[in-house]
Amino acid sequence: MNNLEGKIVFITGASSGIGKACAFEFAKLKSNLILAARRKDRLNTIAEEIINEFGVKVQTLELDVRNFEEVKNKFDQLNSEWKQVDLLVNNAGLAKGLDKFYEGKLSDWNEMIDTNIKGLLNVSRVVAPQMIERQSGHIINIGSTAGHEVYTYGNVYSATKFAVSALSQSFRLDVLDKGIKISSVDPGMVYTEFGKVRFSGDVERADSVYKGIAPLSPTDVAEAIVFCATRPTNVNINELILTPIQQASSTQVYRK
Ligand code: NDP
Ligand code: 8X3
Repeated sequence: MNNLEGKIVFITGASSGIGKACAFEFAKLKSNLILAARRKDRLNTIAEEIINEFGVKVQTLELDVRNFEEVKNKFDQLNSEWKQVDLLVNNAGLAKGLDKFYEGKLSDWNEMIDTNIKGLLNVSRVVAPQMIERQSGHIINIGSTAGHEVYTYGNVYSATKFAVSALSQSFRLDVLDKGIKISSVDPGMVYTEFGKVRFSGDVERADSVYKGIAPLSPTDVAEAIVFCATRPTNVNINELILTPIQQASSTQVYRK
């Protein structure tokens, strides 16, 4: 699927950061978009901008990926043309808090596990069957360097991203005979609203994480996702890890 013109690309977490950047990058390739997130007002603004600039078709879905029934009902309500999703970008996700496990908040754990693991499963379970039927499609899961290596206080967030890595590998086995691609794109530090969400709106604390480094931009990551999505039919990128040049691993960062 190296030509994405007219293809349907479903992006979760499209109201901000990496997901929003993906919406613009795929619109540049003339894909039609399903943009999902909880903040519908933001999705509508993004959709309007994209339609005006690129002339592609855009559907917005107000969706909490944690709620399977909601995901299923909203998807079922799409007309049949929109249900033929060619590419699913499972991007919706978050970190909440940064604590030792014995001091962690249960509500933070539940939110991360329910969004990053169960949310990804919920959306995939609903979208994948039509790909299986058509023997065509691509699912790109957004993992993290935190899914390859833990860091201090990262416990549950890291566990969810290790789970995303396990799911990407498992999905690949499950669809091996179905002509469907499964990729994982795993970034290091990206400047988005991620830190603001993790620290419950404390922007100063969020920004301190990036002090002295030039982080990845959401567009840097979106371009890597587009790379995976535009390989020749016989090529699957299993896993793509990208970091800022000043980040060697989850724990090794060079700050100027
Ligand atoms: P942002 O906070 O900027 O974006 C997160 C997106 O996820 C938003 O659009 C948000 O939309 C959506 N989202 C969160 N919870 C839900 C939910 N329950 N249902 C539907 N949508 C939801 O962060 P990023 O762009 O950085 O994060 C995108 C992905 O990238 C995440 O999976 C994150 O773990 C991963 N990642 C981020 C890195 C970084 O350093 N920033 C590095 C590595 C991976 P809304 O609130 O409107 O629902
Ligand atoms: C986000 C990157 O290092 O903040 O997945 O966990 S990190």
